[in-house]
Amino acid sequence: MPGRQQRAGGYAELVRLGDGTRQGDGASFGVMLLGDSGVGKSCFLSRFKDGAFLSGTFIATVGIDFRNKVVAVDGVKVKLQIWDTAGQERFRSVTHAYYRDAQALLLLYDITSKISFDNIRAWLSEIHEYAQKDVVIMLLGNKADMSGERAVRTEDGASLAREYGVPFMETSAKTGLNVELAFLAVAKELKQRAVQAPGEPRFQIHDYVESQRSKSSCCAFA
Ligand SMILES: Nc1nc2c(ncn2[C@@H]2O[C@H](COP(=O)(O)OP(=O)(O)O)[C@@H](O)[C@H]2O)c(=O)[nH]1
Ligand SMILES: [Mg+2]
Repeated sequence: MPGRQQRAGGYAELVRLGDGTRQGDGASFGVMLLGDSGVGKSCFLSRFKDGAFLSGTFIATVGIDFRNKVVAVDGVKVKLQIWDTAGQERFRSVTHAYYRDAQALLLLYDITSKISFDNIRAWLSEIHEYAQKDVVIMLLGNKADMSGERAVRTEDGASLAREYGVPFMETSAKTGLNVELAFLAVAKELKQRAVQAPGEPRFQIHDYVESQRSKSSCCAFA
C-alpha cells in the first residue's frame, strides 16, 4: 500500500504532506514541533537534520515545512518525518488536522522568554483537545546557551513537566545541547510501542531522558 505506514493501532497516512520520498521501508513516524513563534523550532529542526545552526528566519512561509530523518534505534532504522509549523504558530492555532497524524510532539519554549513558557499550558490544552490520545509529548526549554538572559528557571520547566507527566529537558539549537537526544528518545519510545515483544521490558522515556540528558549548567557555552 504505497504511501501508507502501518503502526500499532492502525494506519497513519503520512504521505499527505509528501515530499516525494519513497515511503514503505521501515517504520515512519510523524513528529511535530510546537511552541510560540521565535522559540527556535526551525533552528532546532535544522540542527538535528543538518547538524548546523542557521540563524535568522529561514522559513518565512506560512504553512507546514517538514524533513525526514532516519535514526537508528537498537540497530533498527526508524524514520522520523518532522513537521515544523512554519509561521502558523504566530496565531497560536496550528491547523488541527496536522495534530491527528502526529505520533509525537516536541513542545518548545524559550528559557529567555517567560511568555513563551506561560503559553505552554495553552499549547498543552490544544494538544489534549486535538492530538491522538497516546501521543508522545516532550517539553523542551530551548536556548539554554543564553543563561545570562534566562527568564525561566530550570526547576520551573521541570515542575510543569511533572504536572503534565511529560519528560523535560533544556536544549540549545545553537550548541546542539540535547537536540539529538530529544529525537532519539522519541524514536525509541515510538519504535518500542510499535514492535514491543511480549515480556520485553517497556522502554521508559522518562528514565532514559533523565539518565542521558546533559545539564545546561555544566556545559553550555554561549
Ligand atoms: N542563542 C540561541 N538562539 C536561538 C536558539 N534557537 C533559535 N535561536 C534564535 O531564535 C530566533 C528564532 O528561531 P526560529 O528557529 O526561527 O524560531 P521558530 O519561530 O520557533 O521557528 C532566531 O533568531 C534564532 O537564531 C538557541 O538554541 N540559542
Ligand atoms: Mg519557524
